[in-house]
Amino acid sequence: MSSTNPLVSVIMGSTSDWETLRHAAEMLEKFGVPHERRVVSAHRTPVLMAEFASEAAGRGVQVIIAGAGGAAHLPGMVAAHTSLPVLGVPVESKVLRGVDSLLSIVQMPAGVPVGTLAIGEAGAKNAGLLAVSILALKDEKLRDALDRFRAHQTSSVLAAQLP
Ligand code: RP5
Repeated sequence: MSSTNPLVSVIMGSTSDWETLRHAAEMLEKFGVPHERRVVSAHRTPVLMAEFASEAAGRGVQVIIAGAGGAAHLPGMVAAHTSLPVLGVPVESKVLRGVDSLLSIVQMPAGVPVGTLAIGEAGAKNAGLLAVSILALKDEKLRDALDRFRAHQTSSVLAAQLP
């Protein structure tokens, strides 16, 4: 599902990041949030990255979820070009298990924030949920859906049986 009028843009540095970022996209899908998915690389397509970030707000995008691994400069560089909220997802890298990605994303200088999530799948899912929370500030139906999601999660945990 890729919308022509996306409220959330899910971008990633490489197609190899999709296996992680798909969890953010699936969360948005679950809540029916119009979104797009794109590969935008800070290093391999720097001009596209600057254009994408500068033009996102004008296209109606309200939140950007940006995932990258290794020298994960994408979320920070996108944040440098837009005042939209940018949620950074560190992708688990092969060599350093994503600690490199996490540190590359989280240590932003004061003045240019990136909301940094956990490494990998949990971070991607939570980025999707945070994007929903941000949009829900001005969307009552979405807020109700988020409350139902939380209530269902709580009751599943309470009902869980151990072997
Ligand atoms: C980063 O380099 C990407 O975000 C990806 O996590 C990592 C490796 O990219 P590939 O070599 O798999 O394309 O820019």
